[in-house]
Amino acid sequence: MTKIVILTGAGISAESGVPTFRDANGLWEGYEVDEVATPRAFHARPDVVHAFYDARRAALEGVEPNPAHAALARLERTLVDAGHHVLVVTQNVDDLHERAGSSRVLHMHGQLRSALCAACGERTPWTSALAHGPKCPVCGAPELRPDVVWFGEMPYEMDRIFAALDEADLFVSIGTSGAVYPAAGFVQYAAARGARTLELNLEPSEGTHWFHEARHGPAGLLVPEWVDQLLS
Ligand code: BJW
Repeated sequence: MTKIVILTGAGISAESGVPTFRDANGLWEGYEVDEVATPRAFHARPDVVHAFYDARRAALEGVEPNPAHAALARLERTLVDAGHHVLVVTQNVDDLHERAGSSRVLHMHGQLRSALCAACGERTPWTSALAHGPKCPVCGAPELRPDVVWFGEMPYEMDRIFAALDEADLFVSIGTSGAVYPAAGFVQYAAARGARTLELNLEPSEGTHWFHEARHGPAGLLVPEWVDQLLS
């Protein structure tokens, strides 16, 4: 039985038209990172932060999974049917892996289509805006925030992620700059526990030297090629 853990970042959704964070014309263009992606920023300027996330949530309506998402879904279908393990750990807050057909996905940085109540802590599926202060359907407090993980907050699902990395035979990182921890440290963690490691990214990431192998180019090309190679 083979166990594969695949980490994805903004680059896998770039060809779907979802902007990345740190490339030219990235999501932070016009915003400083700490203007929108810290709890402190949210408390200081909730209007700016809500507008940023409301716009991204609305933009999800107009995007579709691309061949890289589809290839990972095909990999899961094929290998899981044959008794192997495939887990996608995504830093992305879009739902393009699920829409492509992947079912074993952990969203370590949360999801745009979810709201988190700052009063009661419940998470609620949410597809509309949050800026106008809607009430939490569970406790009634008007304290819903985007259900995303900001700098200084603990990412979701860490126990399950590290348990999967402990067991992985292969760790593949796709479309991430390697600039944000703890995700940026997964390659070293997995390699230290015996996994082979592969990077698929448009350009060398900050951690590219940690990988056993790195292939550089667009995910929409590299990922289907890699999946074809693995399944052949
Ligand atoms: C393509 C492509 C194409 C483009 N095809 N590729 C010093 C050292 C170490 C850590 C820290 C430190 N100081 C502070 C920290 C901790 C901090 C951190 O990492 N800070 C860094 C700035 C150093 N981390 C945290 O605070 C995290 N929490 C934490 O650490 O808790 C404690 C803990 C400890 C130990 C274990 C567990 C927990 C929380 C981090 C939260 C990050 N949140 C964000 C926002 C989420 C909501 C939202 O979406 O708005 O997550 S920030 C942003 O960065 C977002 C992303 O998920 C994340 C990563 O970005 P990603 O995906 O890599 O995108 P880009 O744009 O950077 O890169 C895209 C890549 O794709 C590029 O390389 C392109 O070339 C490539 N590409 N087109 C293939 N077509």
